[in-house]
Amino acid sequence: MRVLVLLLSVFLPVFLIAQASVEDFTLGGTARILNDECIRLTPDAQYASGSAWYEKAIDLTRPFELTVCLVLGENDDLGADGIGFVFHPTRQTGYRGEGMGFAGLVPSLGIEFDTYQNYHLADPSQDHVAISINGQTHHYASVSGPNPVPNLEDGNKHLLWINWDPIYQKLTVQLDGKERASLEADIVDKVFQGNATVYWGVTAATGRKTNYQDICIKKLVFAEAGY
Ligand SMILES: [Ca+2]
Ligand SMILES: [Ca+2]
Repeated sequence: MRVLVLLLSVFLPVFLIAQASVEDFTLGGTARILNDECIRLTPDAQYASGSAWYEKAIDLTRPFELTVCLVLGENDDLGADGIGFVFHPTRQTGYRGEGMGFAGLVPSLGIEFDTYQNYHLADPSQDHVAISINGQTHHYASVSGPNPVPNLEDGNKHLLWINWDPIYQKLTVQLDGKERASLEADIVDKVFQGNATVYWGVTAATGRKTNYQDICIKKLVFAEAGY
């Protein structure tokens, strides 16, 4: 029996299914725990920025699935800047403001939920979703999107599902039940130079225009790196 357990522990990947635990994040900047489920990344104030990095590294050779809700505030015309999901070998936050905390971060993969139009980054006028590599927030360099979505700054929770399938090498981003961005690529080799161990974090910023911006954790399924 002991041999069997040992064999199982060697051959079965260690998957963690984590329920809402805001305590498992390292907070930076203006980020604060709101309640058992939600972290407020920025208050509705000018030039704020906050980050929440999940404390455990994930292994990109195995599947992962994140189910969270985003709240992007209530200021539509006067709202900014949005929320970014970042994958990076360390828990380091990039340039804030219009960069939403992941601009300039190398190597990285970022998924943006952008609520403010920056003309010089080729942002569309609508709120939009895009995937960028190495913190290149200009949309000429986006590897998916920018894909316009209905107004996100309505104060409501928007259900977000991010899924990585390492067999088909496909990253899928669904927002409010619809696919809004995707990337089919060998992310480990092409983005992270063969390093499959990365951290993920969520970052947000405001500028002259503002919004409170929250993330609420629903379900995380992933293989912890190092097993
Ligand atoms: Ca923007
Ligand atoms: Ca909007």
